[in-house]
Amino acid sequence: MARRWTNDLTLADATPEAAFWNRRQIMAGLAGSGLAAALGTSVQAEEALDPNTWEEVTNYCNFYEFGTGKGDPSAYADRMTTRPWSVTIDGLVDRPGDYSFEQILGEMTLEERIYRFRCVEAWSMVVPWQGFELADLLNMAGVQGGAKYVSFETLYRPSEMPGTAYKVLDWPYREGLRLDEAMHPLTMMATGIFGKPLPNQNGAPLRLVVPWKYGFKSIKSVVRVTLTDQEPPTSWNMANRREYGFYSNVNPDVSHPRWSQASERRIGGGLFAKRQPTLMFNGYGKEVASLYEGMDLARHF
Ligand SMILES: Nc1nc2c(c(=O)[nH]1)N[C@H]1C(S)=C(S)[C@@H](COP(=O)(O)O)O[C@H]1N2
Ligand SMILES: [Mo]
Repeated sequence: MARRWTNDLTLADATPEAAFWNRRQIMAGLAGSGLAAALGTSVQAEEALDPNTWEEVTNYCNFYEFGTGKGDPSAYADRMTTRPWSVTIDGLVDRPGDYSFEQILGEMTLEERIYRFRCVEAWSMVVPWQGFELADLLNMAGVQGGAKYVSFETLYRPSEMPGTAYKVLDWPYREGLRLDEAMHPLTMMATGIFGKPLPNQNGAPLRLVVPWKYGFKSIKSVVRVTLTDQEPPTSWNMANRREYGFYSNVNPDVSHPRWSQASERRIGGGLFAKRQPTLMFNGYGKEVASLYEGMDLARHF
């Protein structure tokens, strides 16, 4: 990839002393992208990238393999064995195989990125991730010319995953991206949060993070990555295709059939918690809108 995305925030910026400088950076970015007007006031923009706390990020989770409650993953995910771990990379690649987690880490450049994270259930967080670009992993395996999509699978190990006893989803959990979305420099494979290895409930030892899409696209505890020439089936789309489309880009103008996506509730914040407007592409429009030029995003939701 010729173009590498550069982070506007680092973990160090999340410290109180750096907060003022950090917010200036954010505002500059928003003004440049024309999002400041869409946001309405600068106060909302400032709040938008203030990271959540470790407690919020690790205790309010979605990981249905451990149960459907927000507290189930933190209660049960420590049952999951994450060593040894390997990722099978197969399909339309030059070097298919089982890559151990250690081998992958050895090949990748880790960096820190603070991203907005927006769940389809209309809550949001801001998380400081560590990880590498998915493009680097795909290039390691060598993407072949005919590849058009990437599909992902989560570990399916019922003995360690109490939630899989229930057929809420068709296990293993599956997700997919179009190849250009997968190769985009914003798309990362995270291995840590807040400078520490990923806790199991957040998808140890490695999970996808696609910041401009609803949270369910960011599949956890990945064991398989397959390059294909067909749009792959995905768990939420299979469960309910009217409610969960393949693209699932954050879009305030397209409501979920059962609720509005126009605003979101920021997790945490206590007394000052309030709803804020949902941003098109979760605020990453400047970087990703061009991927969808000419597409009807109400149809391809
Ligand atoms: N394997 C797997 N990945 C998953 C999920 C899941 O249930 N299983 N939930 C998704 C949803 S709906 C969201 S919002 C995010 C939550 O990530 P977090 O708990 O780290 O905030 O993980 C996504 N990845
Ligand atoms: Mo979600």
